[in-house]
Amino acid sequence: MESGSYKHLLVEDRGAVRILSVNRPEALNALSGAVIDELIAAVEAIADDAAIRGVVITGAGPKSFVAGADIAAMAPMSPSEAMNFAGRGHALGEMLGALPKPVIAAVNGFALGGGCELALACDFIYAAENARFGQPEVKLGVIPGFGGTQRLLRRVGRAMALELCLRGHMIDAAEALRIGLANRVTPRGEVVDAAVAAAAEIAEMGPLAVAKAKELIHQGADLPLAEANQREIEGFAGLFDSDDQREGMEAFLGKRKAEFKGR
Ligand code: CO8
Repeated sequence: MESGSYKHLLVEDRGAVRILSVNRPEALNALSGAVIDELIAAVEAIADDAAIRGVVITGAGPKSFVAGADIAAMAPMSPSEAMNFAGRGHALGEMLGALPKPVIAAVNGFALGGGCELALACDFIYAAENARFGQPEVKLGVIPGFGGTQRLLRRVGRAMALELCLRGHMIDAAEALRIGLANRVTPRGEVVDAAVAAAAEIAEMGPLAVAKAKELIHQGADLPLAEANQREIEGFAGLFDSDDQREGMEAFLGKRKAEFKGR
């Protein structure tokens, strides 16, 4: 799909960083099936584009990142339709984790339900001061279906995940930072710039090394420590077969900036 052909996504490139903004202002950027499909198409396009070295996901407008899955679209769903919907959300989450480039959530307002889950599926979260996070699904008689119970458990620990998913209350940016849900809090209006700056900084690093570190950290979270450490040893050694390793170390020793080629 061409960048210009999305109905619910705005796409902007700043250098090597692509910004994807969910754009459904009439529903505070809620995720319909069509939005999920467009996000999947946009991530596929990024995977195929060597010029794009980092991704920032945000919500259009000043008020909301993503206020959840679209409640009007979900209300009439049958169990099998709900299964399909949650499955597509999870497919998107898997793709973001598998993308060999950093994906940063720039949370600029409400990140509720599927919105909090979308942010959790990114590699890390920057939050504006006005960000609000929550998993309010229980108020609607359902549960998170896009990774909330599991990614939240792994990000903030069992008791915090239980409180968030069972009480369904909202927390502010400072609390999200305190519990390790968000990595950083920025002034209102500056969160996208901060996330783009971080992604641009990462884009200057060795791309093979960035991809390998991301892969090992994501995989290692679900592996026994000894196996994960063994994969690190192999990943570390594998990079010594790359031009980038030679260039990075020679550049350091020659007191010049490295020119990485990604091979
Ligand atoms: N779905 C559909 N429409 C929404 C949603 C949503 N999640 N959130 C807001 N809207 C709409 C409102 O209905 C309203 O529309 P209208 O103007 O036509 O009445 C418009 O956006 C503006 O919203 P409000 O007037 O309510 O704005 P407020 O500032 O008063 O309140 C809130 C903002 C607090 C964010 C409020 O809108 C709210 O509570 N929204 C719902 C939040 C929520 O419950 N989210 C979780 C949904 S369940 C979920 O995400 C499950 C995910 C699991 C599967 C995912 C698979 C991909």
